[in-house]
Amino acid sequence: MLARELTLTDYLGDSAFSSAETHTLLALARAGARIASVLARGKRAAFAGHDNVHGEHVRDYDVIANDHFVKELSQVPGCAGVLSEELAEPFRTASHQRADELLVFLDPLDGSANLDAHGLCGSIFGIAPATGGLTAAALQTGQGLRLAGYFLYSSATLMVLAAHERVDAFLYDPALGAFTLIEQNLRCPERGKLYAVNEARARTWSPSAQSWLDQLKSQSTADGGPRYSLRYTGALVADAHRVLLEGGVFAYPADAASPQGKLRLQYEANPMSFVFRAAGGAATTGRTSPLDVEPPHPHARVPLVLGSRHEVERFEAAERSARPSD
Ligand code: FDP
Repeated sequence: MLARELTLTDYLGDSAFSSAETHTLLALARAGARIASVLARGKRAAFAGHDNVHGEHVRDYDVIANDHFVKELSQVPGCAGVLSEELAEPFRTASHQRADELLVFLDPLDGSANLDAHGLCGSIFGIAPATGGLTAAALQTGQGLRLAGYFLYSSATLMVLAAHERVDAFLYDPALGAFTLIEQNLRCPERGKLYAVNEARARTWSPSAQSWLDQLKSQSTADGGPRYSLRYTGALVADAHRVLLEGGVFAYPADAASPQGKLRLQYEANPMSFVFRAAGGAATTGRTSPLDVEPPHPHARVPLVLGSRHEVERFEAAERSARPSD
């Protein structure tokens, strides 16, 4: 426990964040708090009446969450725009260019299918320079990210922030109307005993990905490693957060339904990979870090495996051994 409660505003004031970064993070936090309050009072999700750019049914809460983020970010002078899962094109929030302008990569409501049953969900963000204009900036690799993190809407509302090669967690206190620092310098364990996958799809993964999973499952404590347990909520934020704290691995490899992978590079895979890298964990597409993938378009998808170094490196080794010519 910390000796005194440090709010997000105090934290940002004390650290080496630019004015544009500080105001962008505070805007994201205001939106995250509003979304948490909407969800806490909410009925089950309903179809919003249209599909998004990925051809998926949009739920009413997806639209509400996107609107809250866009409204808050539109008031930040240093925020040039938003690339959101819910918007086909990058959205320009400011009419003038400044040298320090930022682009926010945003999944406004990750795991929103869970809201059909009041389940777990989150929001994911990455923040990068908007150099060269929004269209070009939306196509930069994840190596351009300066900050990234997520909100988890659960029994409590958390904001996890990766910045300056460390990861800190803030808890929303509705009485205070502020996020307060609760955990500092989170480190992902070197290995763990959780795996989070949609196992029903595993039969349509590549043979190497299947054999990696079989090895995890068949490992016994006699091998010197842990016996693994499956924990999967269907919300990337919730599953990855647990892996970050307890160790293990989240995997959504390519499968028959999603041959390029399911998760979106710019606003799901990259921000989460940035968080795991800062926490000493790892992330891969099976071939490379998602952060090194050149996006063919702003809404591109990738296979994603992230978590403890041990399990992620084993996945990479399995994929490598299936490519003898590499
Ligand atoms: P959702 O479609 O509900 O938004 O973002 C995609 C995502 O959820 C992730 O949060 C989650 O990890 C994954 O899809 C779940 O996919 P499956 O239902 O195919 O397991």
